[in-house]
Amino acid sequence: MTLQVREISELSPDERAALFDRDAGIDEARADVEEIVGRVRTEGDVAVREFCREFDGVEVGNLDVTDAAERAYDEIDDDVREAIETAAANVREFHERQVPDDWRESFGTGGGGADEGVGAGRRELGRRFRPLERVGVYAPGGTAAYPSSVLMGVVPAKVAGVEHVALATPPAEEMNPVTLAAAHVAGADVVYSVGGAQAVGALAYGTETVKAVQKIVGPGNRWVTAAKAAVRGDVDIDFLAGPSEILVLADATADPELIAADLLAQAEHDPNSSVVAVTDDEGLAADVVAAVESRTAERERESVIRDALENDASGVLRARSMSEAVLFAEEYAAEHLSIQADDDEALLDRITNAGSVFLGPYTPVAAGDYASGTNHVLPTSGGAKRYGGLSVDTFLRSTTVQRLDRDGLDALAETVTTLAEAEGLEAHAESVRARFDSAAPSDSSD
Ligand code: HSO
Ligand code: ZN
Repeated sequence: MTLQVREISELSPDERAALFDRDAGIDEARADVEEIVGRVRTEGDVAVREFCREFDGVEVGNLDVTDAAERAYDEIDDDVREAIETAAANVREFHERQVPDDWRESFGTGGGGADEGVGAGRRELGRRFRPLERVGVYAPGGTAAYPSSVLMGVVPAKVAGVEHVALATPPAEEMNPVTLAAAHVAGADVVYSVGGAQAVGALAYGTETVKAVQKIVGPGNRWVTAAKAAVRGDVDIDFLAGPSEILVLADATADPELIAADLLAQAEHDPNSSVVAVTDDEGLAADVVAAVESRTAERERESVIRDALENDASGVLRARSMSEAVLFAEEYAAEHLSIQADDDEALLDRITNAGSVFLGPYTPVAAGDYASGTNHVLPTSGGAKRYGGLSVDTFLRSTTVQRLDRDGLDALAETVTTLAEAEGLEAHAESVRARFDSAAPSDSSD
């Protein structure tokens, strides 16, 4: 079956729903995963080793393979090592730009009624940011090993200042040396050869070898994702990510070959990937379908691509106007949004829901997947309506700080006591009044 152009206005309610109902597909894995995580929690390394044997077919010796990462770095091909280093440097540079500064500011008395003449009081408020101490990054192994995802998880955590960044990746007789080398370049503090739900359980609860972390991030298969859902609450997680997605928003000026190339790139990730092109131009829509067809036959991962193209959440759609196309893109809330149009900035202005936006003909999504510097761990399944992708913030917690002086509190006293009494919390009100009793401490700032 090949793609067909469909009119947005003629989609049936079921077709529309299918385009928007992408999920991480974790429901079937839930029960198994709960058992695996539970056993890792109670039995530790013994259970981890047993699951490595059962699911990965590997008898793991030491679960800690940090030394192997350093060796892999020395052993891989020079061009691959250089590519990892260039990508890591760009990702580091972009994420360093995100580090927020602590701040403290004086807000005046804030006592309401500036006319009352209380001007001297101090109400100093601020915010400071501190990194989490221990974080776990998951990176898939096997045929779906993505060294690039190692960089996307570990580099921002180190930029944020996380002291202990652990990478977990599945064991193998011969572990992927590029993944290991990427861990070394990114600055992972420890690397564990454990994958799947057992890795998530080990990172969440700790074992004899694996140190428990405060937050687990990174993409994984449905077992990993289901396990992240299961441990959420006991540890923090980034979000539940499903297969890759792309939506291309294009007008008549776009090049159908480039659109097709970008669609196929994300389609090759997973049979369940979703790839969509939306345009107001009938001719372009037909050309995209033709380009997809002819290019698919030339791809190494043709069969994965064909499955993704047949997915109910994939398609080439014709809108009656670019406004209708934008509305559709907003509803779709794609992980990757590529805008191929004459006035791409004007279209971007109208977009709120997207994980990462790629503008213009020389900005393939693959550039961001690997090396431009932005993060590729992004919200899928419409998550972009509610949150953004991995960033330095993911690894920070913020604390607010305040200091009032005597006049500053005086100016606020009535507001606080009135609200406290309205809530029936008299001791709150009293804690303010106590400051003005004669026995109260003197204000050091007087
Ligand atoms: N497009 C994927 C990330 C990736 N691409 C890794 C290539 N390798 C999800 O954003
Ligand atoms: Zn990709």
